Amino acid sequence: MKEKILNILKQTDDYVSGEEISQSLGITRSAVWKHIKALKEMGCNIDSVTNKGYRLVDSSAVFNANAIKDGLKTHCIGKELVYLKTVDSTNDEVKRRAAAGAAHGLVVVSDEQTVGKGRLGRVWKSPKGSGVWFSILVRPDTAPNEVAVITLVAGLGVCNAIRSFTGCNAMIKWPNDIIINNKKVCGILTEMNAEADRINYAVIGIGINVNTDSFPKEISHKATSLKLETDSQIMRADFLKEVLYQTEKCLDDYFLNVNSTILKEYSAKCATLGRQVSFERNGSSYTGVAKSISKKGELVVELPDLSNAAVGSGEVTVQGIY
Ligand code: BT5
Repeated sequence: MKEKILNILKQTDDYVSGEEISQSLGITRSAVWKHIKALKEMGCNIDSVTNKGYRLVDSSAVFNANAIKDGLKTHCIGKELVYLKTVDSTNDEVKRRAAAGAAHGLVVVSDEQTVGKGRLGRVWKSPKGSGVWFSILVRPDTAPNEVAVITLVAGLGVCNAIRSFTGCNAMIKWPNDIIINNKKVCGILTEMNAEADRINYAVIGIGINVNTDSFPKEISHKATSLKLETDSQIMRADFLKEVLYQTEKCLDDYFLNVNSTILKEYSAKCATLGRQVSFERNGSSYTGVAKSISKKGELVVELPDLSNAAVGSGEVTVQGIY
């Protein structure tokens, strides 16, 4: 019901009377009042004026733990959720909490990261108020070499969530950049803590540009946001709920379904496949055509002499994408 009331308020910049809401939803005016009160407690900025009614001031700005948890459909991921206004890096925060014994499924989300990290020591721009920057703690009973696949599977979850929430034709650039119209909207950094043959935990760090209006010059040619692609402001809390739900669905499928076809689904949405790619190995550069994804999550590239090379990590340049 709260969501229905929010939807009514979202449709106008003007005040909507309690009477109007109660009639269109078939509930009493005091029930409307109670739901509005709960929405305000969740952080929604609703202005109430006697004889005028209720007006949503800026719903897209509501982003806090209550708003994210309310209506979250997951059974494990994000059930323990920490929201921070600012943090160095959500991956580092989850690692600190994992070391102190935090459980599988913990999510840490922050409105801003001061030291957001990309792969290989690169920087991930994470300004406040615009993106969804978060990390998931997983403690699967698997070998370290399975982490590569876990991170692909999480990427598929994000891709599916972007598709279902915005209708954009999101695709995956192997291993796990999510792109829209060949520009990067999301990056994923997975880090792990492992023994020789077993993972202690892995941290899946996901950064999605949501309401970003513009990017610094050095990345503006290759970065995009959901707002730039859809021309509309996105409610970050609702969007994150969908991301957590879809990510959990994909991870469950991979871990619990012996006949999982999740890598096939990944391949169907992988923009890298079928394109010419280049990579470096032992100081030499190679160019070939990306053919498939192996069971271990590697990119299988057909070289000009028709031999196959399995690329497990590192950088792959894809023709036509950034
Ligand atoms: C990634 O690295 O794409 C992984 C990004 C992971 C970020 C999340 S946010 C939550 C969690 N906490 C963290 O500290 N990190 C994770 P990589 O493939 O190395 O790409 C990094 C490159 O992307 C940079 O060198 C820039 O060129 C570009 N870049 C930086 N910020 C960007 C942004 N906001 N949007 C698009 N591209 C960006």
